[in-house]
Amino acid sequence: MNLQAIYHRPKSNFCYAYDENVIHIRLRAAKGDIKKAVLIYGDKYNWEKRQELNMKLVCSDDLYDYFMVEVSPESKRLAYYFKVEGGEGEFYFTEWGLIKDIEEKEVYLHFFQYPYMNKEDIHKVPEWVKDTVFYQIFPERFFNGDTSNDPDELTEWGELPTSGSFYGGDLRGIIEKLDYLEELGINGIYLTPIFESPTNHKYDTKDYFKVDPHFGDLETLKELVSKCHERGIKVILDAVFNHCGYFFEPFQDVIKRGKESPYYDWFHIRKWPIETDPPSYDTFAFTYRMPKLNTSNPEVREYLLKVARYWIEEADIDGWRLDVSDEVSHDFWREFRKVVKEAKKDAYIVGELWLDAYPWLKGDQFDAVMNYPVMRALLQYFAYGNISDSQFKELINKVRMRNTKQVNDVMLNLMESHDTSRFLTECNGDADKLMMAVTFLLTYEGVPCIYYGTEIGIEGGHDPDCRRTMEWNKENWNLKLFNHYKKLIGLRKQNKALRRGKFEWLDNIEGVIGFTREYEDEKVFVLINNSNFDKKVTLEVNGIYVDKLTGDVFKSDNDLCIDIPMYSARILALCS
Ligand code: ARE
Ligand code: CA
Repeated sequence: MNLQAIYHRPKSNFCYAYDENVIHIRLRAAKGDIKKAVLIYGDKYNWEKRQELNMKLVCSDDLYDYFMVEVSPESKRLAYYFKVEGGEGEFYFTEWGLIKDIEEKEVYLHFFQYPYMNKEDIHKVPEWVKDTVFYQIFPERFFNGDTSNDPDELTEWGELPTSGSFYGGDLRGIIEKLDYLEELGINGIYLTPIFESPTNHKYDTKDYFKVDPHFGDLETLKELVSKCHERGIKVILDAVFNHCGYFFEPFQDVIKRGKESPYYDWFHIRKWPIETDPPSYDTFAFTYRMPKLNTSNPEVREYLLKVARYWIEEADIDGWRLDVSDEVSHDFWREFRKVVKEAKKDAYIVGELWLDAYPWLKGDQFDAVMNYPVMRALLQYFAYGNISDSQFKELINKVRMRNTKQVNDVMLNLMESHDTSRFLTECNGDADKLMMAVTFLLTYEGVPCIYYGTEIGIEGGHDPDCRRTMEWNKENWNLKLFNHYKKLIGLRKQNKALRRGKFEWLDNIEGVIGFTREYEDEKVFVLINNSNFDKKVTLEVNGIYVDKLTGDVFKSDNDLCIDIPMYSARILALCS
């Protein structure tokens, strides 16, 4: 047995309260090493009544197996350790390591513990998010609904963007295209920044309390949000709190008055007088246009928290996406969470964070993050085809096991964004591959986020090319792709299992990836063939199944043999 690989830690992603009654316990071991894992658990004040539960091997990544079990301790207290069985027999795995025998009188030294399930420490995520399909819009490029607010020099809609192009897209444009979004079926919108700023992307804020005049004003935003709400669409905005823009008034004041400015401590100035080339102050990356805000300063915190509250109270937005969230202090985000949830109990807080984000996802900061690690796996498997089926599953499993289930339930899953090249371009324009990837995205656990225009076949390389204008001429759409998106979004809406169901890989099939989503008595099988060979798989199920994508019907007494043509997928559900 590989004893060194066995790992567990209470009050982490390996042992957490899922809700007020249930604790999830995970145990990690070297892949293929442990035959059996048992949880021995009870109340430390009543250990005589301890119980045993077999743990289930739920998934594996490249190196490890993960076992899991759920418990509902009546006293809300939990003391526990594990019994593991492998090549060399049986061991107990306790807080003090692996031991052969535990003496009864010493047992108190050995427990792992979840001492008490205090309500306020349990990470609660907004329920509505689980039923949402998000659509990410870069407002400058979606639709120009009001030419009276256009910037002076416009590039023609449809021409390729440079980093400085303006096209005139605005909030009125989004309002006018709500019918389109409703037809597509999405029910959440994530807007990249909309507050006043000189650039097209608006990540360099000039005034956090003002909608950019090229996009509209407070009234336009209110109208957009209320019209979205009428249609059951939620709206989240981008909070750029790591840094402001060069033209942010407090920063301008510091430039003018130097140390005399009351705002001099709002930033991280390294040297006086202020220089911009190179900047003598901390910035986002190394751009002088984005001075980093000093969130250790109580005035700055108060200011930013006011911004966070203002747009919820004033415009009724449903949550915030947090720009460069990894470079802002945890301490700030803890306070931010309190303020935001106080303003709106079920607001969604989603960090922009490309790494293993667990330190931000323990329940006291974000609800989820943009799932860039999943994007990476999707690219490798579906777009480049440079990893095998099992490597893909291992990658996905690795990412899932980093976080608690409630976080995975509301993780913002994406295939691309305004910061990456477009998925279709990474597929060299092969829409078949994109269709397979989006089939995964829309049937996988977590919340799908579609980047505007991908549904009709827009391409584009890295920033700024990934921010091309939306195509509104239907003749230029890839209709097959659009219909596929519509269908998948519709299926997700109709099937609770696809939104909230337990996710489990189908491990004994080959050549395609397959998994099930199960919720109460609803179970859906998803099979995806991302290759240019036709495949056949056999599922051990009984009954009559319908493929929700094609309408094909399959009957089985025992083994269900299904053909899956190249670059196609099947989403099977039992006929009722
Ligand atoms: C501009 C030009 C670009 C040029 C760049 C160079 O447009 O063509 O390459 O300058 O400095 C915003 C604008 C960008 C703009 C940028 C700077 O949208 O167009 O670029 O400001 O003015 C890291 C951060 C992550 C960040 C990405 C971009 O961790 O937070 O880099 N993303 C957010 C937004 C951006 C935004 C900003 C931050 C700044 O989503 O749109 O840019 O407000 C790895 C790392 C990540 C890294 C990622 C991408 O995986 O782990 O940390 O993200 O690569 O580089
Ligand atoms: Ca306009």
